[in-house]
Amino acid sequence: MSHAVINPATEQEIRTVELTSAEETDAAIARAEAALPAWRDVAPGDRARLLRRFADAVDADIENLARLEVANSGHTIGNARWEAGNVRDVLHYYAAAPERLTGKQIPVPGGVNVTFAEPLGVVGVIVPWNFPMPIAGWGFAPALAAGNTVVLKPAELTPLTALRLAELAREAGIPEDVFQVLPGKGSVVGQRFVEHPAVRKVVFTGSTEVGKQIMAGCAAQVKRVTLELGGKNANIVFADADLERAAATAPYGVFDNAGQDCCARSRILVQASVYDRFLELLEPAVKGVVVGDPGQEATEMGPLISAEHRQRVASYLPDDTPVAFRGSAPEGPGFWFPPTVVTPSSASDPLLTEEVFGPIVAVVPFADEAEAVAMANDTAYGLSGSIWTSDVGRALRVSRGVEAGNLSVNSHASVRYWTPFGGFKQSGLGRELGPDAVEAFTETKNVFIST
Ligand code: TAP
Repeated sequence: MSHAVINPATEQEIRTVELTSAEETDAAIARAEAALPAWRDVAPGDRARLLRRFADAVDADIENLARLEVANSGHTIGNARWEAGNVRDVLHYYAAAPERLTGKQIPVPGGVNVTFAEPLGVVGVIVPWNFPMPIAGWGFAPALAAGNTVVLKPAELTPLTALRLAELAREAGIPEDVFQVLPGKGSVVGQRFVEHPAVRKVVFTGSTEVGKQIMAGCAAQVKRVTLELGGKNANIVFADADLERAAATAPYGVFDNAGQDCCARSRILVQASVYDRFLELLEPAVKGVVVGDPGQEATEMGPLISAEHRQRVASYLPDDTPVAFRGSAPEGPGFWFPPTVVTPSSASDPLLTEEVFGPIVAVVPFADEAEAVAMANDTAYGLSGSIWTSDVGRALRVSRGVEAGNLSVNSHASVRYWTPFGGFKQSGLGRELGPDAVEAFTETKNVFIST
């Protein structure tokens, strides 16, 4: 069966992609299983060299990968270049791992105890449509470094860059069955990753709803699982903050990637004494966001991914919703939605509790530090957040109080590949990136040798 891949900025078909069936998925998993012993036994230095070559191949192809992502996902060209560069950097970073996967020697009477960091086996990586390249790399790079083989399913809507990455891996000398990309439906290919006993771990990034199903499915086989799920993140602005900077950067914190970002700061909590002033400063910043052709260098926000998703985002703004102000968006073809600011009056408003995954931000006042922390935590999620203040003590107190995996003080950046990334509560399970991620792709084997 083939699937038409659509450019969300033009609504034109880019090309068709063959969807992998359940039988083809099983065959790919069998090939990955057969390829495991040879890949596991590649000398660590040689595995490291292959990953570096893969990184170099990505580097040489950055502009092409970025243009593919602009066309397939509507990402701005600036973001798409960063995303391709992130895959290169993550590959380089984990290329340092194979030679450092050492075990321990533990003193025991009557012999020697040694541990080995063994690969898990076949790892299934399931990727969402919002960041097709980086999220793929965060899964496959440490998995391959630890000696696992990988089957990867991109989102049905956005398979093109993952398919290109598979070609680049082969060009770099990584054996075809060691890293396979299988475009297809979650309910078919993703489901087989969960059910197939030869897949020893599933790395899933996507919605909390599907994540819960994946976890339940994996539980049936005690299969390892890493989950990176949704977020309803707070951007907390205290009265002692640099208000101009906080307001000027707030649109970037939520409207980047058209709000289709698990880390989007979709709630702005502002101390009541500066609430009106903050809104005054925010308005020109929001109206100034350049929305349009994502291939143009000056564009700051592209379209939403699909007509269906735009409808879902729009459903959060019934006709009677008071909108404080909004930016602009092109007319005509493309799944456009303008950056929108709302000021809900009830704490139970879905715009304050649900992940919209689009360019809508809710701005609400708080009285003091304790209330800010309580409001930030009043959600089932716990992925990221920002704290704007000039008081270092407050920055640390609030950072410790907010239940979220990735916080930024006087900044909105959440991702640095050499630092850990992941969520509290229903935002996920486990951590990706950073120095410890490789361990999540190994089993510790303990061997006693009697003397
Ligand atoms: P989902 O609908 O959950 O889909 C994610 C991936 O899972 C897709 O590849 C999808 O395939 C597949 N899938 C769907 N049903 C499945 C099933 N029953 N078994 C196995 N796989 C299945 O999410 P989405 O709409 O693509 O992405 C948006 C969500 O991802 C948001 O909630 C966002 O917060 C979250 N997200 C989280 C993070 C991190 S790092 N925490 C990063 C990015 C996104 P299809 O393509 O066929 O649907």
